[in-house]
Amino acid sequence: MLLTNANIATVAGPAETGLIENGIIACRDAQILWAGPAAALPDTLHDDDRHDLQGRLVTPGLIDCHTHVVHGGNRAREFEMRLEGARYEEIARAGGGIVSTVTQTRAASEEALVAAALPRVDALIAEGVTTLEIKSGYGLELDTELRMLRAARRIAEIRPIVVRTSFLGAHATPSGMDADSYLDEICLPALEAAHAEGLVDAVDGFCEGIAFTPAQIRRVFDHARALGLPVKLHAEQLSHTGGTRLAAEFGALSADHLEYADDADAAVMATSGTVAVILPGAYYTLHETQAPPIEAFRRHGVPMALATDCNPGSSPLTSLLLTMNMGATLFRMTPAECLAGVTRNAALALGLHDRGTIATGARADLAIWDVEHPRELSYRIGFNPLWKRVYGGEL
Ligand code: DI6
Ligand code: FE
Repeated sequence: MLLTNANIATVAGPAETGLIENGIIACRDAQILWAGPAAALPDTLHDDDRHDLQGRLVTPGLIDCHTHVVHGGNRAREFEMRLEGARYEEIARAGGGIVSTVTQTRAASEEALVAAALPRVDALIAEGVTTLEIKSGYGLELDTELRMLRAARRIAEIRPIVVRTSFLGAHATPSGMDADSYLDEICLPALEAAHAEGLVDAVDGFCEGIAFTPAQIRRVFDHARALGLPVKLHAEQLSHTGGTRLAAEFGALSADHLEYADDADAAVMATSGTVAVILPGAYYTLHETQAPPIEAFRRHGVPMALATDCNPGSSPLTSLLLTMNMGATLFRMTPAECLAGVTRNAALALGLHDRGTIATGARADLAIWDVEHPRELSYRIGFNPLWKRVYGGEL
């Protein structure tokens, strides 16, 4: 298949959007065979089946690299409570927050979890998302953690999307238990069981005053390493606890949130190649005022990704385009950085090297937009200019 008359934002190469005007993309099976200016099309490809894109913009398929889309219930009441002045941490310490979603998730069957997640997944697909990360972490008991991961994998069987799963048993401590016994008796055995069932692509944790200390997360990461699984971490979201340095020490794929990270954190992330996953939806929802150190990430050359963090508590957000707009407006990321954040760098945050750019050999996952320039993808608020998606080479 040849996609002709396209403006291509390859997001590959030195220029951040790698724009090619009047370009052609050749796909065969599920792979990109060739992409470049129309005048340079190799002779061997001239006869392929042509689709004229009439000057539309083509980007890599979008990647949402941090979500909790599988969960039971909602927390609209906590949204109201925060508007009345309650703080996220107070609500969590009073037994609301993550633990209240745990109650609702435990009560849901696998089918119910899938059914509840699908409208959120469909909203992401409608904006050109082709790869989606989904975390567990609202079970905090063996059965429900496994059920969440099975529900996540099931979504990839009934929708045209690649799902990558992260085990987030170390998300919160269930009520009536202390954190260390929870880790030893429930979380780590659940990780082993989930891994034995082939349900885990990466291991995540929440390193925070209301969650787990760096010493506790270290035990989870040691376990992940023994199983040969890569790690990532919710770090420095509400306070500075040293999670980022720990993540870098373990060569984590990503450290996520990072509002309270500092210049030294950015420096160690640069040496470990850890991606900074920026989550403006949580910053916005929690009325946070401390912005992540974008300028330090830029200066140290830390790749930045952007994700929805779609979850019922701190980020009930199902739009990656709005996330890009927030990255630009709230954090002064450039529109080019925002696009790289939902494509190339989001792929890196998942340890995926076969997607996120338009290049020979990459997966043929593309988003085709009714816009003239990639900056328009960050510019509008609440408008979806997606024309069509190409998933695994299928238009
Ligand atoms: N940080 C977050 O933003 C989500 N998890 C986490 O560790 C929020 C989880 C929730 O409030 O339900
Ligand atoms: Fe999260």
